[in-house]
Amino acid sequence: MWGAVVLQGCNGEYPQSALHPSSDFATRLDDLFDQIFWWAVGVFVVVEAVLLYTIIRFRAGPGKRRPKEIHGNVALEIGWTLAPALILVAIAIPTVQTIFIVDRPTDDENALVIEVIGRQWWWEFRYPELGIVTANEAHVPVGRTVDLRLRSADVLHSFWVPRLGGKRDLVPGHENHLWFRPDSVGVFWGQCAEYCGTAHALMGMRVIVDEPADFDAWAELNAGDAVPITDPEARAGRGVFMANACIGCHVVRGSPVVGGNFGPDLTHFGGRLTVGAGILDNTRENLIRWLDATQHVKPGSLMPEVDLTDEQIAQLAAYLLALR
Ligand code: HEC
Ligand SMILES: [Cu+2]
Repeated sequence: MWGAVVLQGCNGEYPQSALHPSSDFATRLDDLFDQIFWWAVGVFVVVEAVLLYTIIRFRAGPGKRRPKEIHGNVALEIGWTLAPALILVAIAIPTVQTIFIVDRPTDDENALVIEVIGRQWWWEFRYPELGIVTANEAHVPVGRTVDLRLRSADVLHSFWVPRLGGKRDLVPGHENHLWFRPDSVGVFWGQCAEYCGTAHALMGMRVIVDEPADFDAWAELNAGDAVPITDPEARAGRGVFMANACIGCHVVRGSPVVGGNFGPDLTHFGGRLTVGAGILDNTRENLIRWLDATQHVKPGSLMPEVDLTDEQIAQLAAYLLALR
């Protein structure tokens, strides 16, 4: 908690600080950190005090006497062996307890299940009970346990949203679990925490904790097909999207053409905050940059640069933003 107090003023600057927990899981880790920190402070103070005392009291110089030898002093030997051992035990007990608590599956029957699939280099989120498929941004309601089922489509990744909990690996061919109950509304930043190839450092995500009513509205909208497109530029963009490779890799539910799912589901992309797995704000300019120079914006990305005119790119941006 002390960490939260010290860093209260810097939240905006450090959106991925584990010292400002916003869930039960993250709070447990932060409490543990605090305990260990204060043990370390205690050790530091004692060691420095003895050191300073010794330096001043036994300073060398003419007429100064040498300190008494303590070699072979049994009481001292036992003391300074036992003290660190006891401190380590005091640290180990809460640490192991915390590991057991955060490792076991949740027993909350009302938990919201989300399947998280790590992909080079973005995140897919599926809500099996709600019929939602989205990417890079997961919405969850405040105060309700979230039960994540973690998988990988390719290599090892690691799910990490520091303010909501600890890291957990996504392992090909194996399902891992992670659960937490968010306690405050907000946008929480996350990042892949296991090196997974070229664009690993650009594999970000957001977990958006909503008021329950806002979550329900989001869920209802996102479970449905794409909204009707009325704006003429956006309609032209839809034509470009369907006629070019885009639809081969991206699903837009409700389209006449069935999309491929190699890339993120874009059905409600216009309502997302970011582009390219959390690396750019979702604005018209950034979308144009993304489509115009994908490999420059995110080197190594598995989205190729499609050859398009500036006009087509502008139309595509209008279309993507209209997919609310
Ligand atoms: C070969 C498959 C492929 C094609 C073709 C393709 N994309 Fe992508 N697209 C991807 C992949 C993979 C990603 C994820 C990239 C990443 O974040 O690393 C992506 C990401 C995106 C994103 C960002 C999504 C997000 O949530 O961050 C948008 C927008 C997008 N593509 C639009 C398009 C458009 C428009 C076209 C057609 C001009 C297109 N894509 C063609 C594979 C493809
Ligand atoms: Cu990674």
